[in-house]
Amino acid sequence: MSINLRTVYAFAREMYPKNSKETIQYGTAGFRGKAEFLDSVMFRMGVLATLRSRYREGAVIGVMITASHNPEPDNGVKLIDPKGEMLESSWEKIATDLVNVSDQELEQHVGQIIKDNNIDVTSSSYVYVGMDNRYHSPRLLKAVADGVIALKGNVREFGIVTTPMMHFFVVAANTKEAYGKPTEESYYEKLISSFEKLRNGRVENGNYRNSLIYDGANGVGARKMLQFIKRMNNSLAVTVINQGIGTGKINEDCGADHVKVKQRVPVNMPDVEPFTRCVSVDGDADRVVYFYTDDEGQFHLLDGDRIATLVADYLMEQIKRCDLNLRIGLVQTAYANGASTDYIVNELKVPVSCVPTGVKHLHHKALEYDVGVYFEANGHGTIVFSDSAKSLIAEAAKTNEDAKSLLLIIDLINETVGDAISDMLLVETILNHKGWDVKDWSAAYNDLPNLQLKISVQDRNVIKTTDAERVCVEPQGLQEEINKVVANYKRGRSFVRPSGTEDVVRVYAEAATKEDVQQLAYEVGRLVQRLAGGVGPELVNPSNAHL
Ligand code: G16
Repeated sequence: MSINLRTVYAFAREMYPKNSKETIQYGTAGFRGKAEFLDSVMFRMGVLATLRSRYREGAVIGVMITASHNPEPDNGVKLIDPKGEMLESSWEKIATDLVNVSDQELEQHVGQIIKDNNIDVTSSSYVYVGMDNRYHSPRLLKAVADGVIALKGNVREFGIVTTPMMHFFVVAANTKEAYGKPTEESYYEKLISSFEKLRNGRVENGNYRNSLIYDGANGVGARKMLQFIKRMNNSLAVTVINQGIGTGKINEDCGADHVKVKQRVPVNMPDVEPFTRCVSVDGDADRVVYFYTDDEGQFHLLDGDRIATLVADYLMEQIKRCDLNLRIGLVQTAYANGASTDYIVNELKVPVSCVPTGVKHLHHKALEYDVGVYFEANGHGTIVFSDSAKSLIAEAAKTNEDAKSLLLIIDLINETVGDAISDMLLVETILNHKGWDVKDWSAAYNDLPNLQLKISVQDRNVIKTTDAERVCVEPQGLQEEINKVVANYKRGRSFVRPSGTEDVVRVYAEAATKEDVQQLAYEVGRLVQRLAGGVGPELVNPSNAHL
């Protein structure tokens, strides 16, 4: 097979010209931005995925077109490496350079990547592509496919799927089906059969009821949940809201990010009994949070921290019962509620680490344990089991029922990435096992009141952080000012960081009371506006809001 790199340039010039002069950054989870500027990025990511597949000796590489939790006009791309992890960090730089060169430089630049990485361009390559249900996703999917075709690679299109499904397909293909088949049906089958075996016909137990409300964020997670419902034998009664039919826009007033950040129920919530278990996923179904309202109508959130503690507690109990010597560890980010970290350290007594935002960071840290549980507070997370842990559990399962359950848990979770639906089925399994309702689950600890703000600035990159994003090192003096403000609040904590998915600076604050946290977030937000080039209206002081 001969490859003519001129074809890459020809495609780019004729069909996918670069129409943005701004530097495009590789963010927290790939490239993301307004869809109208992404055609050239997508085409080039098709080229990159093909090169990466050849570099990895023909292993399947995945490309998911989605802007996940972002609003409808945005889109983006997530790249999936052969074992289902995010693109290796050294290739993030290659990807960034590739999307930023001019069309005229493209041919020569691709040639250089091939040379630098010693890639055999005549070898086979396989790229899997999937997309969320945004109206511009099919156009962008075609651009990725054309990037693959320009280099004579093999492309397989999966249509509308969740991000975790794409990770599943990639791993299934690369493990020659030991993990499952790279098909939707195989994905449903694997999750549902392990879930139902774990239930073992016991759909209700103690305070646990088997019904819940599921907010699909008007995204692909809604459609796929409807498919799950069709295939489940009434083991779980799920009512799906925000299904993406009619006028509802993806993530608008609904979904995991809305529920977590705004701390309120999604739009279109039916009238339900107090303490009804409700769940929200995001636009591409890779994060999940739970919530409920109490008998006074008060909203309560059970976020990624809660899921992590529930899961870690359950795994410790099971591992102990099986008498296995496995090191379990938990990974969080700076967004983890201080009360959850205290609970993990003082009650669960599990080692806990803090890493920068982004699944890739959490995933890598979690691999250091025999059993690594990682969750971001926003609901993004999973469990990873080391190969030796899996062998020990499999051995024990020959004689021990609890170890058999652990084996089923390994099948139930999507180890490669946070998977909202698989995580939800895991939570349902644990709550059922414990006979818990949401009140029981909430009782472990009380979250410190917390708040997040988005601040628009001229250039979010002026903010630089260190120590897992807990300390701001630039602009100079900002951290000292934050420290002075935080010192005035009981149990106060606050940090600022540039978002890697939206053009904003994020401010996180927590404190002992709701009033305090509002004031603390406001004061830190104002510091960012003053010292980091804020644009747009000045924040309103909450203590003056009533005036
Ligand atoms: C992505 C990442 C997450 C991260 C989130 C927010 O989620 O996969 O790890 O927490 O972005 O990142 P940032 O605060 O940098 O904007 P998703 O669900 O949007 O793909």
